[in-house]
Amino acid sequence: MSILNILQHPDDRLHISAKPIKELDAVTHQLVKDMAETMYSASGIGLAATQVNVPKRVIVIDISEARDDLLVLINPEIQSREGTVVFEEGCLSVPGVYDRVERSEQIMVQALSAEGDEFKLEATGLLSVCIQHEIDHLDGKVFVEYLSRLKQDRIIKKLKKNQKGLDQQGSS
Ligand code: GNR
Ligand code: NI
Repeated sequence: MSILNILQHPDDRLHISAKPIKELDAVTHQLVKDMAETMYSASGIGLAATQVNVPKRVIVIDISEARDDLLVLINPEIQSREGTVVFEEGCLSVPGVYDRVERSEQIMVQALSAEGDEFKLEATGLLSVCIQHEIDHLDGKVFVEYLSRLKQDRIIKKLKKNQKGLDQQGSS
């Protein structure tokens, strides 16, 4: 098992459209394990493979309080949507930034499990928001792209400043 490096916005690799998994082999199983470990270690409720620089359609999610209810979605497809909801979102690739994003309130998702079994899931609330946020990552989209250009510019400035501070710390 290993904890993977999470790409930070802005990074061109966060805008790559991820490819479907064709065969659930040992490499994919290891990826799922490493992504879960990375998500838990970063205290996130979800992680898309895109964020760890693997452009494949793999997502891990755990919205449970106890952090013991892992959901794996491979090649997820949203089949239907209903309603809208506004949620305050954050992202492990955009640390320290939280803002409101409008999403579908309820979704029907089809995906493969880690074992390769096809399943359908009706999601509402935080789970629905999280699945949409993660599928956006697979499509090369980061949540801040829903915000105004002004906000996006401020966020990039702030993240670059934080990154500079970290680089200096590391080299001293
Ligand atoms: O940890 C996360 N929290 C979160 C909160 C509200 C909406 C979406 C999320 S996902 C995020 C982890 C992450 O960046 N996944 O891509
Ligand atoms: Ni994210």
